[in-house]
Amino acid sequence: MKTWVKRLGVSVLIPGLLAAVAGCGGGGSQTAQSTTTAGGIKERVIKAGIGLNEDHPEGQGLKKFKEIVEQKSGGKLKVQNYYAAQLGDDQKMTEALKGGLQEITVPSTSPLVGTVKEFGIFDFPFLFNNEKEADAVLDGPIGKKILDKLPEHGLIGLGYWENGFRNLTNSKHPVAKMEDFQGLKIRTMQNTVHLDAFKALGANPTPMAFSEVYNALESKTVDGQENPLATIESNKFYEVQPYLSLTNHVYTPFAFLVSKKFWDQLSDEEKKILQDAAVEAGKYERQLNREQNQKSLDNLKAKNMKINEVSNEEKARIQAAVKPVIDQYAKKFGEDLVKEMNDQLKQIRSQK
Ligand code: TK8
Repeated sequence: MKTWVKRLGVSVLIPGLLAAVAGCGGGGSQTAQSTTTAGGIKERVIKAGIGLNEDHPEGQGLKKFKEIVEQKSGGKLKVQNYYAAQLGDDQKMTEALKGGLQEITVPSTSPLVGTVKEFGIFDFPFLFNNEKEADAVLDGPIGKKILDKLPEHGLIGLGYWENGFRNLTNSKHPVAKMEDFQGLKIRTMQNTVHLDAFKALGANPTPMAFSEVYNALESKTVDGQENPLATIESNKFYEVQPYLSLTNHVYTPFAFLVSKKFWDQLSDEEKKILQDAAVEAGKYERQLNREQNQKSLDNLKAKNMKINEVSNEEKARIQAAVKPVIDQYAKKFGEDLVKEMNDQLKQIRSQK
């Protein structure tokens, strides 16, 4: 009860949210009173929250999702979008979904490892060579197998969107070779694979929720952080981070999550509308995100970030240094699952 009150306490700052809570929270009165209409679609208010800004491809994807759902449901299913961690960070929103206090969120899979540890296989550094490989694994049997573990934790996974390949920024010096990681205080996501990988490189990593990152960088509590270029631009990290190294060291998926408590109240027709919209908006989001990469790189240059590449030779050294971390976690997450994924990747690579 205490946490519920606390959550609500934070949430009431947002205009219109109380109405949404009344309409939707834990079998609220509006849901109970609404009558089934032709086609089995009820009037519902769906709160969807993400950690990134509205201008980020993920924000645009969520807008697309709202449009599709409202159009296909004839306006009966109303989606209220909250951006920029207005409803909390990834982990907090995921907990709100489990409790039925929020209907949808689209977090990075990395901080979900406390719920379904197998998501951690996607956190292996240098796992995917390009987005095509990521799509094949995420949209294939491996990705599905992991989403299928969500319902026992009060969550439904409707698919993967893209956060993308991550790059390192910092306020100290260019990071072009392995030794440059030494002693750097780097904010990581709340994920032990990331934490241990940066430790293996000699860095000094600190896990932190995303919405705290800008202030931590500005106050120099940490020296650096790593995220895809679109986020470095959208969250204005360039204002407090002079150096950008194109490390592309890991790919992060987003998982499109729905509260199971909410999902279980839906008719098949309503479920189909949400499922189809999540996939369609996800395709749009991935496309936008990929187009944004080059634009953001140009924009970050224009913002005077000092940008450097990392040679293949150095990447190979970095890869070798983090290999023991990957091997250790492969055991933890399931060697069969990891082998299945690596086999699929080998097959994709041999087709070229
Ligand atoms: C946004 C996060 C974020 C992620 C991170 O909710 O925490 O660094 O990359 O963008 O999911």
